Amino acid sequence: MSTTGGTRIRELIVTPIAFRDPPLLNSNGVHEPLALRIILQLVLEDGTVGLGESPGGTARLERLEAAAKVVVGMDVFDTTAAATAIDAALLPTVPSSHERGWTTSAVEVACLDAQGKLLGRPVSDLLGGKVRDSVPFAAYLFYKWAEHPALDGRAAVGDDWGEALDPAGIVEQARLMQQRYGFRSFKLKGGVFPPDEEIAAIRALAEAFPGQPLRLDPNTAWTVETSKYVARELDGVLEYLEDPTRSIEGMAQVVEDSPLPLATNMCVIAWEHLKPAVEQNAIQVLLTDHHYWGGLRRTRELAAVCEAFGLALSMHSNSHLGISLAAMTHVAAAIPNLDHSCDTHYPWNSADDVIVPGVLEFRDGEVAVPAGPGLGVELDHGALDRLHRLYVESGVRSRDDTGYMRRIHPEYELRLPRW
Ligand code: GKR
Ligand code: MG
Repeated sequence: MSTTGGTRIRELIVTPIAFRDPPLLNSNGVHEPLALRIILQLVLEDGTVGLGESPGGTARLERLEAAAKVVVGMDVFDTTAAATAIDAALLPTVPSSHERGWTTSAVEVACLDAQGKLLGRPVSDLLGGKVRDSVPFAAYLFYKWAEHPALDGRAAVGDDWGEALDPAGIVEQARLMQQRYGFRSFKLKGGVFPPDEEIAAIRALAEAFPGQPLRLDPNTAWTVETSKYVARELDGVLEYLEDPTRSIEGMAQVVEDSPLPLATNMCVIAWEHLKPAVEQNAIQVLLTDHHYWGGLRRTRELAAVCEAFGLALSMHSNSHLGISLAAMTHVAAAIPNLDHSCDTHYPWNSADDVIVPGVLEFRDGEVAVPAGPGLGVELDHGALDRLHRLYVESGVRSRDDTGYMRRIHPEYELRLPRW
């Protein structure tokens, strides 16, 4: 292990990247051909490098660049001090604690990766040790088009998943997910078609995969009344219903009449939301996400809070690559009360990963906890350079599912709730 001097942070390199994403539909529109992430390389004085991955976009990039200035010279083991200093630097311009959380979290993961490399121990050991050797993930099913349509002189871009716009298409996509990755539970991203069509898709999945857990997430596309209706219709079919309607108050109203547990990654997204959510009995399942709850250690703490209040735990995902998947796997492995398989977008994006292949593989729907030091994954510098060039040349600087949908269907209107 290095001397104390060697554990100081010399530099934090933040690199924005763009990578391919299929035309996945949701309640806000459709995924654009390119998704954005930011890769962190935290370089210590002894040359050790810790990796991190954050959602992309100009605002998040600027905040990480500000954080990079703050952490230089700090000890990599002082993650609480680093988070406090970054939070204080952002506070004057970023009032939302949730938004500041995206920045502190990404830096904490890079610190833990570096710590693990210094100690020669996997990150799961730094979180108290793994309680499982592999982590179960759910197949994340989306309604989708067969291809990104031709636009702005660009040819149409297809993929090897095909179209899924009805129950049969969703069942076929689920079969492909199971064949390719072995998933044994399924989540359907809803809020795209009228509720009865999405209920029919869930029933078709239940028939095709008897006994395998199912969940549905319309990202607040429904009113309280519609949410109650869907919950009644899918009683006994879903393990939980995720974010059917907006706000803690709205979810609490649905709970009063819902035979199904309600889950969220939308109305409880910061520490100050937990108290009202518990007081109002708004949710039964929390989808945690280390990318904004403050990092891996805070996620472990969040799990303890959920245990105290009888909330079940699942895990949220956005479009992401392998550094995030490794971090999700380590923390999920270290949480005893992980009650449901974790979400992941990885199958949709893994072809453009920035890590050297071979460590993160789905077997029977599970990812084995990487055994190497730190996160256990290695950066592919060639891939990072290529995806950074794609970012620079593409000009894409933020996610805009609604704007992209409108360019293809100008009559599209964003309405939440829609039904
Ligand atoms: O990728 O379209 C998507 C999802 O809707 C994502 O944006 C959500 O953050 O997956 C997420 C969710 O569970 O709500
Ligand atoms: Mg969700």
